Amino acid sequence: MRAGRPRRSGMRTWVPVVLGGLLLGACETAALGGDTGELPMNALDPAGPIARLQDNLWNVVFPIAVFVFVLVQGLILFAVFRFRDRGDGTPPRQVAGNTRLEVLWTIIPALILAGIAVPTVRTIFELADPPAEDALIVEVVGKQYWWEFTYRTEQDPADDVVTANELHIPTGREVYIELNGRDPESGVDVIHSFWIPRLAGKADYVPGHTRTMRIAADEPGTYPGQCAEFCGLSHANMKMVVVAHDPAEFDEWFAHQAEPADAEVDGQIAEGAEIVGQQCVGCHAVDGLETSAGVQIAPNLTHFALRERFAGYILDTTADNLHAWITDPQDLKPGAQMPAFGESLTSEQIDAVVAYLQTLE
Ligand code: HEC
Ligand SMILES: [Cu+2]
Repeated sequence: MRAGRPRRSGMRTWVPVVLGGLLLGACETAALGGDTGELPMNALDPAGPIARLQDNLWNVVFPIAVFVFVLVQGLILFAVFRFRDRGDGTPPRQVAGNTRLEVLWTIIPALILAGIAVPTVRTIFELADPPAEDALIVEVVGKQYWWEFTYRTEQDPADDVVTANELHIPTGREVYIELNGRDPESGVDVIHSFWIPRLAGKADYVPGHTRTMRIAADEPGTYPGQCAEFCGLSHANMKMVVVAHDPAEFDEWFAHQAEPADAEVDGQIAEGAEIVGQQCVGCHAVDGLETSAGVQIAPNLTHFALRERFAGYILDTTADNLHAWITDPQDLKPGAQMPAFGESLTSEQIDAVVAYLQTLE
């Protein structure tokens, strides 16, 4: 069938595929980094010492892997073309074993793997180091579908600072993260994976276990992250961000977070506070609100208005979004484990709740 086959059909399939790939690549860049062309979730652009350690290992292993790939694929192509059936009916030369070649292609890969093992094992040990003495210790619980961050303080656990989805850290200091695979309030065990690409590699949650990892950032800035292990319907809506501050600014942020919410409320805001105090504190903690029992089933709302986004860092903290969220959370985030209040509260009551939430600075 060699004769009548149009020669350019191969080109015609490949050109659109390659161009399409390039176009899609560009589109991803734009979606992630806006006009600047930066990739805020680029694991190959480390922004701290832990990520750099891992990147250095990649810089060694990747070129070796590319070399082996090109060599092996090249040899396959060579064999396919060189020894193809030429249509003249002669069988290929029959070969049975070649001790020298077999020894060679056993020893060379073994040496390559042994070579790669040296920096790999060294890096693994460095990553497993105990926390630095001045490390900031944060417990991170992966929930369905949001992140809870608890900053341990030496005193009473009641003084711990608890936030959701936005992890604030000081620059130049190690942050030692305890990934808790069991939600202590609900006892629900679900697998997640904690991943801030520019600050460190992934760490998977293991139900019932506490795993640890370290992250650190050199410069102030925001470093987006994402749950990287399928955990249910809204897995893709389980984002987060690390906000790195200068140490002095971080101390200020921390001191403020440790304070209860401002209690000066009147008018519509007082009405909102009352509704929250009745309807919402069964799941949400709002330190400073009288009826708040400090439960941690749902995100701590004590300083909610200071968070730029909510619901797994997917929605901007605007009045419209909040109104829509309280009316029907599942509509914005499928599978979200918060009940809809669109039927039990009037639109005016929800406005009051939103007005109150926006005072929680
Ligand atoms: C049955 C428990 C429950 C009740 C009651 C509840 N919520 Fe929630 N709420 C949740 C859960 C769970 C989430 C996290 C959902 C997610 O992000 O996937 C949440 C998230 C939120 C968020 C976003 C917080 C953040 O930082 O991401 C706000 C705001 C909120 N709820 C407000 C309210 C208000 C106001 C009420 C009362 C009218 C209320 N909730 C009642 C469970 C509850
Ligand atoms: Cu998850």
